[in-house]
Amino acid sequence: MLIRVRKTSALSEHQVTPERVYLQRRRIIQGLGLGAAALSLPAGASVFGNLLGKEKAPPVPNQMTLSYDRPEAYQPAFNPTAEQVATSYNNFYEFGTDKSDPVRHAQGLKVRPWTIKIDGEVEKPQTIDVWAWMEQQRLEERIYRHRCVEAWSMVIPWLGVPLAGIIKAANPTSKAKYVAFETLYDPEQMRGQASRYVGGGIQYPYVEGLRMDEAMHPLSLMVVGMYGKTLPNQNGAPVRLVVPWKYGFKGIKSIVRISLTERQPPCTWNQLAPYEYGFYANVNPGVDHPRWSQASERAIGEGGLFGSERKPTLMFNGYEEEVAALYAGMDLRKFY
Ligand SMILES: Nc1nc2c(c(=O)[nH]1)N[C@H]1C(S)=C(S)[C@@H](COP(=O)(O)O)O[C@H]1N2
Ligand SMILES: [Mo]
Repeated sequence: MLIRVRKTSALSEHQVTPERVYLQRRRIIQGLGLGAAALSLPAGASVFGNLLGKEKAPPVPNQMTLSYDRPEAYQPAFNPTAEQVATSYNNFYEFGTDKSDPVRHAQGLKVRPWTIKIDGEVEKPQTIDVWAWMEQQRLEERIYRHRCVEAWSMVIPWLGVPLAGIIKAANPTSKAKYVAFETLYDPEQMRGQASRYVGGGIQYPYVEGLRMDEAMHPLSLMVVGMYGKTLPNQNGAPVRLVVPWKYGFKGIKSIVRISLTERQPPCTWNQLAPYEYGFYANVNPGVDHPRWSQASERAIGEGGLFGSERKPTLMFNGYEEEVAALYAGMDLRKFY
């Protein structure tokens, strides 16, 4: 498939997407019966046209500075994406399907107070007061690669703690095989939940899940901040998941519930288009998305602030050494 990459311009996406591809996507969206878009094609993005043009993103509002450790193991040699880029080019369909929608429409989300309910197959169900909990944590800065299934990528300095700690504290029962996550459902605050058109036709609340061993893996992070501060709303405030060896859609934002389950839980994108988005969603340059190649990615913000550079995609997003053993013996074409 032909993918054209633009450095920067005010062209809208349909002007730079080859017509063949554009029409094919429309057919697929119609076939799925969606009001708006499935995760979009990795053609030249239109968002920077918006951000640089008349629809300038509002400044990121007050965020609290956090203190944290910087473990050596998570300070790689490569540089993070510019903060301005990572906080204005987002996927958060609860606020709209355009990359520039979250920064424009998420600022009113009330993130304080915030609780996460932990239930299901646990001996000690709990309700976490997120802001109080955050203060008791020893936060780590982890600079992770971030690879969206749409074939773009960034590098983000997250602040968080291993997910494993939260799970252990609830004492999982022997039946707990999976971990299910849920985003806030509040159509009054989230315009995409109030309108099928704005919200891309996905069924809310957004839900995600991991196998227990994936959730317990030391790389799986409960994130409360980035770039040294609390999370901006558009990036999933006040608390989200980051699983760096998986496609970005596994990194569910603004979490209100974590349930341990015996069966594999439903996941939003997998439910919407199971042939396109699997439960595992491990980054894999050898297994293409049915509509585009996953062999390479556009590194957003490289090659000039609002430019992008194409580079090869790495197996498990560069975390192969750490996580390959989780999938030993599995056919990754079948379990994509
Ligand atoms: N609740 C919710 N979580 C979500 C999404 C979403 O639309 N809703 N989008 C996902 C996708 S596709 C990606 S790539 C990442 C984007 O995270 P970022 O905006 O912080 O880069 O969030 C993920 N988490
Ligand atoms: Mo994504």
